[in-house]
Amino acid sequence: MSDLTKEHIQAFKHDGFAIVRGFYNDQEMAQISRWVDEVQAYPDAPGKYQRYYEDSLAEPGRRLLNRMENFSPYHEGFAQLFCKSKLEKAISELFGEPAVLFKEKINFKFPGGDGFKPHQDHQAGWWEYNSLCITALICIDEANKENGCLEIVPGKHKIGMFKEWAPLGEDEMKEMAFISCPTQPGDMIFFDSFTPHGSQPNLTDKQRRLLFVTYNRLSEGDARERYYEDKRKNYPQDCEREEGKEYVFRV
Ligand SMILES: O=C(O)CCC(=O)C(=O)O
Repeated sequence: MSDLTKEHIQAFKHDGFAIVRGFYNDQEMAQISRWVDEVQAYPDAPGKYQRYYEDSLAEPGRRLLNRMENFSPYHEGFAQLFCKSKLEKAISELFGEPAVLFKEKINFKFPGGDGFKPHQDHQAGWWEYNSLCITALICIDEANKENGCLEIVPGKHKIGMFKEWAPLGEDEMKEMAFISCPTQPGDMIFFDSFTPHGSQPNLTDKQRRLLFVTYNRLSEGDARERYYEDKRKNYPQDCEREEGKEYVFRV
């Protein structure tokens, strides 16, 4: 048994997501938040973890760190938090079978950081690696409507995948009602990789960091290394890019 209640599991099955308030207590959160500060301060490094930047919406010409991925092999604390942990146990309970870590990322959303167009995570080529993922969003900094918290559509996770490699179109969203999910540090949102979601830009003066930890069923194999190898080739982090070549974020 995990820390989830019957109501959480029921909500996850019914809506495609479940919000668990205070999954991590203040002490645990203080440590996780310190670890986020640590990896945030890592230098750009080709061939290791992956750091992506964006143009600031607030200050033209300024580049902002917007995402960091694949850092748990370079941070013992995160490696222990993600594997053989109460988090992995909760995800396994939602799958109804053992889970394996697929990927992790921190979305930093600094002031002036952009939002995310509505999409299903599986649209980002994940079908090459498994048929379903569950992601745990761990709230690091308070997230609200003003700084771009998660917005999600309940009950649409069973209708399959929309277009590959494209965010949702206006027509596809006609019947969808997005709800805002403000979160406090320590709160968790578990969501299915077919659940439509997105978020608005951060136009406040404080950063809004959310950690996303994604798992698939162990019975579908451990595809993490292959996924990150492919990503390094197809959408390399900024410090591995060829000069003059254009790289476009799709989903
Ligand atoms: O960080 C956010 O605001 C949403 C992130 C998201 O939807 C994603 O990375 O797929």
